[in-house]
Amino acid sequence: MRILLVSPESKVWNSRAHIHNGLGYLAGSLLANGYTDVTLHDGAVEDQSVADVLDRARAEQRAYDVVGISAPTVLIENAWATARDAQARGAITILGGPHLTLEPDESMQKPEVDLVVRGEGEDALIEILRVLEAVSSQRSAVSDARLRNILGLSWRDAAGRVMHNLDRPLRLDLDNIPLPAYELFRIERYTNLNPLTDGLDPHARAYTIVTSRGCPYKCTYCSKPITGDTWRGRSVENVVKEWRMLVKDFRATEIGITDDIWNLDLKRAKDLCRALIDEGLNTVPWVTIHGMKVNHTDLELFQLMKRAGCKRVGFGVESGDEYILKRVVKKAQTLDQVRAAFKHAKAAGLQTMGFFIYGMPGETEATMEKTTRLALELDPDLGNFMIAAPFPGTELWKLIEKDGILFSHTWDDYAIHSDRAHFQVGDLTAELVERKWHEAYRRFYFRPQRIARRLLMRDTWRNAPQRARDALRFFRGAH
Ligand code: B12
Ligand code: SF4
Repeated sequence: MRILLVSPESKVWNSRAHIHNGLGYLAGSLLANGYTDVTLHDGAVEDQSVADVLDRARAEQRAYDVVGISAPTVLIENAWATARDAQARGAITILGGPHLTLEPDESMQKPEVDLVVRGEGEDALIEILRVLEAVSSQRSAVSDARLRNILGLSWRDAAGRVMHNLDRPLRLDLDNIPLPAYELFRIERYTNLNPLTDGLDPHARAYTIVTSRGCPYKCTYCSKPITGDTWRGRSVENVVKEWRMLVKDFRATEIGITDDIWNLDLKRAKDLCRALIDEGLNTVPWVTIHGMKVNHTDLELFQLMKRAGCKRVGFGVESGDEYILKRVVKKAQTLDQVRAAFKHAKAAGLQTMGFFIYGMPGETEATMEKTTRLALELDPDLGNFMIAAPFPGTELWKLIEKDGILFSHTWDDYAIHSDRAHFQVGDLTAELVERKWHEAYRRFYFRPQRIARRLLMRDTWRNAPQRARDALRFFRGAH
């Protein structure tokens, strides 16, 4: 059976192209279960369209039987288009990923979508393929009654009725999931993981690693349909085994931790750093991609991270207003904890990055101003300012549905890094949010001392066209 796993082409603004570890995990499970004919196609880095890949394979008598497509909310429209292309070329189409887990029925209403997998997909995909293999006519297999037993699957029965099987429980034994099939990524095509080092190494081999899944916090804007609320950490030994593989076998030049919250268990986080130091795996620089949670840190952690090879840490700061932080974002952290984390990380010699949100319900010009001032006070090496985006299933989404006016009409309008407000609620106007967002970028990045610092960085000159485009983008529409 030939399987093509696809991350659709993205028109969502994103200066970063990182490997898709979810597809890596699916491919790893396929290989471990004897499905050896697997190809990864990441639209972010490929030259050819999926349609061209499928046409060429058919012309060579090596047609793909199954095309699995992954989609967060912002890519779902592209995922449907890909499914149309794939199904028209005879492949069975399976969709999975965050958006499918949130809105499975919407996709099951599309004839081009044969099957939808909700939640973690490693086991479900294997179970589906076993059923497809057992049925002689593959197209009718997508309605085979045996699919009824596959947890987390949405499908159509022989009468064409959409069936949503029971949810699949989260995998608790992460150590037993086969490692991602890293060898299938065209690694030379991905960008650096740390924007501060973009372009410095033209031969960068940047890999990401997931050391835990899930997060027990309930920030109101956060969409975590796949990894869920139950934190599940891999053992330090198991993570180190993968880390060693990335360093020694795959010759990684950079590694990024993409967990929702890798430092929830502070002792485990420190043990992991100690193990990386003891094993001599601290030679390859690493960063935290998703923000760390400030209230699970201390100076010793950052010192150990530094010794373990970490270069940069990111923190979800979100708001400079204590009330918004606690009651609206529900971040479960205080501004003092934010300040302490930045202080300790800097003291340990790490570069820092802060994530800040503008336009949460209940915000005013004054609260957003506090956020900008906090960003200036913390002065991270990178400030990432985002306009609040209400992803389906989040508390923010429910609130906007009830009391707000939503401006986003198609799913690709939901990009966090958009320069447009996605909604209006109460007295907070879109115009004000966009103005404060633009202003935050301007005031943060166009301070004389920061410009001077930037001009001294090699990356600024290597990536001058991209930097100029970004700068223009932030100014566009600025008031
Ligand atoms: C690393 C990361 C990135 C990286 C790389 C993204 C990538 N291609 O993987 C970068 C920085 C590029 C990125 C960008 C964005 N991201 Co992001 N990202 C993550 C992060 C932190 C980790 C992803 C990961 O490795 N997960 C672990 C793997 C194992 O899970 P997975 O990828 O979901 O795959 C599993 C299942 O979904 C399922 N599955 C997935 N695909 C398929 C396909 C088939 C056929 C099947 C059967 C199953 C299946 O099986 C997989 C294995 O269990 C997640 C948070 C998270 N914890 O998931 C956010 C997350 C996915 N990102 C998110 C968002 C919002 C974005 C952006 C839209 C931000 C923006 N610019 O506006 C962009 C979208 C760009 C894009 N092209 O995708 C949201 C998505 C929410 C939603 N409802 O869609 C998340 C969940 C963060 C959050 N909590 O809000 N992101
Ligand atoms: S934003 Fe981070 S801390 Fe908050 S719920 Fe999401 S993953 Fe957890």
